[in-house]
Amino acid sequence: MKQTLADHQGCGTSGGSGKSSCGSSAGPADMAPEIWEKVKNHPCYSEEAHHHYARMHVAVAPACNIQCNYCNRKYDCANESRPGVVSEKLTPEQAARKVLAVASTIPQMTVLGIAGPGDSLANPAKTFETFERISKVAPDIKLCLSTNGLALPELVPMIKNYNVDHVTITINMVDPEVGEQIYPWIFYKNKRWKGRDAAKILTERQLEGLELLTSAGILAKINSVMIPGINDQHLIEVNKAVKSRGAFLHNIMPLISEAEHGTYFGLNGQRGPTAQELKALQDACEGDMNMMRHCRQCRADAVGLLGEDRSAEFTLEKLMEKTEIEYDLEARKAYQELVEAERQDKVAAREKEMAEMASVESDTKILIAVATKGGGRINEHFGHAKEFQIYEVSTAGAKFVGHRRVDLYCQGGYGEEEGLDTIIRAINDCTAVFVAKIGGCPKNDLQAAGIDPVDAYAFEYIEQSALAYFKDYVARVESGELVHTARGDAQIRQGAFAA
Ligand code: CLF
Ligand code: SF4
Repeated sequence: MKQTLADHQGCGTSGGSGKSSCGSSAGPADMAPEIWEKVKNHPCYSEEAHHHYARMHVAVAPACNIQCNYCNRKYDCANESRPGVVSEKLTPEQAARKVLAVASTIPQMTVLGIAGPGDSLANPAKTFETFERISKVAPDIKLCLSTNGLALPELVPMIKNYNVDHVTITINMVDPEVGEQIYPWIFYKNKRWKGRDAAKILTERQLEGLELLTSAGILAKINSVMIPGINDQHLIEVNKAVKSRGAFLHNIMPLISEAEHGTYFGLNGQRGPTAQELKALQDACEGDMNMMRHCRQCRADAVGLLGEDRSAEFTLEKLMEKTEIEYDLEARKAYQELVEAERQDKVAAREKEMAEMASVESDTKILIAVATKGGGRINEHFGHAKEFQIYEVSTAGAKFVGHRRVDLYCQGGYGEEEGLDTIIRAINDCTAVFVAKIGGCPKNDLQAAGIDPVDAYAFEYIEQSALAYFKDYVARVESGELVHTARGDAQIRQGAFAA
C-alpha cells in the first residue's frame, strides 16, 4: 500500500489491528504473546528491540500543570529529557506531516511518542488530535505518551479509545513528605496547591491512574528520577508500590543537575548519582520487575534509535520544503522483516556461546563498555562514539546494564586529550572497551587506566563477543596471566546537551 500525505483519507485500523506484526519471533518464554506483540518493536519497552527499532517524538504539548524542582520551563520536560534541551514546537497537523516524513526515511521507526515539551496530558486536545491524525496516516506506528500523571485518571478512557498502548508515568515518590522536597506546587481543579498537600494529591492521582491503565490493559512504564539524599532510598518503596499496581517496567533515571540549567536543584547544588549508585539501586529493585536501563532521556522532538539523534534532519523548515511525502507501508514491512531475521541470528549466536559457557566455573562479574551504532553489533570507532553501552558479563550471561554519554574523542581528525579523560571517567568501572577501531594513543591511555581496549571483535554481535571475551578472561585469570581486580566507580555525564 502506498499513500501520500496529499491523497491520504484514512487507511483504517480497526481496534489496533493495523499495528505492525512483522517478524516471527515468538518472544521470551516468560512473556504472554499479546504482551510480546506490544513490546517487540518498541525500543523503550524492550531492551533488545532498542538495538534495532527507532522512536520519534513530536513536541506538540507545551503546557504543564505542575512544577518539578529539576525542571526549568525554558527547556523540555525533564521527566523524559536531559536538562538544557529545547525542542521545536509543532501543531498536530505539522506533527502528522513530520511522522510521515520520518517513517518514509527511517523504516525501522516504529513508535511515535508525545513527551512534551510540557506534559502531554496537560494539553489533551493537542495530544489526542495528533494521535488521531497519525493513526489515520500511519496505521502501523505504535502510539505512546509520557505524563506526570496529574491529569491521567479521567483521560484513561480517551487513551484507550485512541489505541495508545504504552503510557509512561513519572513517579518520584509515594510519600508526600518526600514529595514536598521535589514538587513546590501543582495546579489542580483551578487551584494552585503547595507543599505536602500538593504532593499528596499528585501521588494519589498517579497511583489511581496507574491502576486504571492496568485494568484497561494498557502497558504502563514508570519513570523515576533518582535524587540522592531525597528519594534514592525511597525509590525502593516506589518500586514496590508500582509493581503491586501492575506496572510493566520501571525506569530509574539519574538526576542531571548543574547550575547552568537554572533549575532549583541545579542552583542549590543538588548532585546527581554516580554510575554505580544508579546501578546499585536498579539492581536492588530488580526482582520479578522489569527494570529499564537503556533510557537516553530523550528530547521532546527526538528522532532515531535511542542514543542517536536525527531531529536536525526533520526540522519544520525542511518538512515544509517537501510537497509530497510518500508513505510506503509495504516497504516498511519488508525492511522490518530483514531486521527480524538479523535479530534472530543474533539470538542464535548468543545461545551458542552460552551453551559453551556451561563448562566455565567462576563467580567473577565484569563490565564491558561497547561502541555501537546499533544492530547489536560492535560497529563504532572509539573516536566517533558519543556513548558507550555497558554490559555486565558473568557465567549467567551478558546483560545490558546501562550506557554512558561521552564527549567525542575525535574532533576533526585529531584526538582530544581532554575528551579522553572524560571518557575514562565515564567507563572507569569497566574491565574492557569493545570498539570497531581505535588509534594507538587512546589505546595506551586506556591500558594505563586499567581498561583493556579490544578491537578483535569488530563488527561482531555484542553479546556473543562479550561472552567469548569473558571466557578467555576467566581462563587467563586461572592461568595466572592476569589478576582480576575490582574496578572503581564511574561518572554520569552532566552539563548541557545539544541532542
Ligand atoms: Fe518516547 Fe517515552 Fe514512549 Fe519511549 S522515550 S514517550 S516510552 S517512545 Fe524511552 Fe526516551 Fe527514555 Fe522516554 S528512551 S526518555 S523512556
Ligand atoms: Fe517540567 Fe515535566 Fe515536571 Fe512539568 S512535569 S515541571 S515539564 S519536568
